[in-house]
Amino acid sequence: MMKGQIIEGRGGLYTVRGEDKAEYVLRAKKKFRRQHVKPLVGDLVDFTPGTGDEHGWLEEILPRQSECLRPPVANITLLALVLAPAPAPDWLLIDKLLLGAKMQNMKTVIVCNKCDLGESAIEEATRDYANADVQILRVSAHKAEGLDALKEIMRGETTCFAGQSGVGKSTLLNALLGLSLETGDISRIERGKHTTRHAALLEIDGLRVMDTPGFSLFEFEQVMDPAELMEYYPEFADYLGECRFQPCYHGNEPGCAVSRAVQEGKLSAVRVERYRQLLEKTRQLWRERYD
Ligand SMILES: Nc1nc2c(ncn2[C@@H]2O[C@H](COP(=O)(O)OP(=O)(O)OP(=O)(O)O)[C@@H](O)[C@H]2O)c(=O)[nH]1
Ligand SMILES: [Mg+2]
Ligand SMILES: [Zn+2]
Repeated sequence: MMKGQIIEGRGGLYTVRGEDKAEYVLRAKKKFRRQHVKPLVGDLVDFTPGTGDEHGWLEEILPRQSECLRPPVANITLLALVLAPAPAPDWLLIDKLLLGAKMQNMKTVIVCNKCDLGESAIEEATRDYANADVQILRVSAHKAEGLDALKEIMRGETTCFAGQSGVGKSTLLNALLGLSLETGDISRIERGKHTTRHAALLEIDGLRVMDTPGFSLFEFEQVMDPAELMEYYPEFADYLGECRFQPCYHGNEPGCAVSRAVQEGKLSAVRVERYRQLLEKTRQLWRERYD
């Protein structure tokens, strides 16, 4: 038996990179189906290599450090949230991804790509995430700016690039790793065509990276106690216990210290507004949890 990591999975066949760095094509044992366990790209596994033309067998999946269902990938440790001046950032998507990453104990970094096209995206990010405990990088895949700083953050991590279609995730990977992944032009993307179609785990020069299509469609649908949501907002920590009502959800309660901080310009109004949208959503899912 050998140890390895699933780097691709398609049509019931899994490609695993073994500890010897060679790649093996495997089938999953029947027991996984019986146990309703689906092997995921990123899974650390025990396997038996095949002999000759025979496929080998995936025998065991080791405990996952993190697990995403959409896209289906495991063991990401760093989520790089990519945005750009164009297409215009979907900040609610960024906040949902930040939240999802924190819930899975992933580290996060906001990567403002295409800085050769303008500063609007990085200016907004710097303003709205100043107290959100997330690093913000200014990069240009085309001009090869900021790539070394990004590589430094990625060392030792299994990184996934998430963000809307067209922000330049694949272009960034190509620039970082010296690859030639398929990239698309904006006009094609505007017709709703996604260029990256399936998840793959790449490893080059010690950088481990997941290229996945699905994070652009990330939907937050975690059922959790609405009181927990604020714990994922580091910027609220300063106001703990200062609201008139206890507990305060920082929704629209009178005498809320978070609302006061927004009025005083100490917290970003739009970030708090989006928090309140997610709070509403969380409350709704919580109410419906037994339906
Ligand atoms: N000006 C500029 N354009 C860039 C930069 N990075 C990527 N692009 C362009 O943006 C477009 C989309 O890039 P992709 O890498 O395909 O975007 P993606 O995020 O992988 O998109 P999906 O795979 O559809 O999710 C391409 O035309 C790239 O050439 C950059 O730093 N500056
Ligand atoms: Mg892509
Ligand atoms: Zn409050």
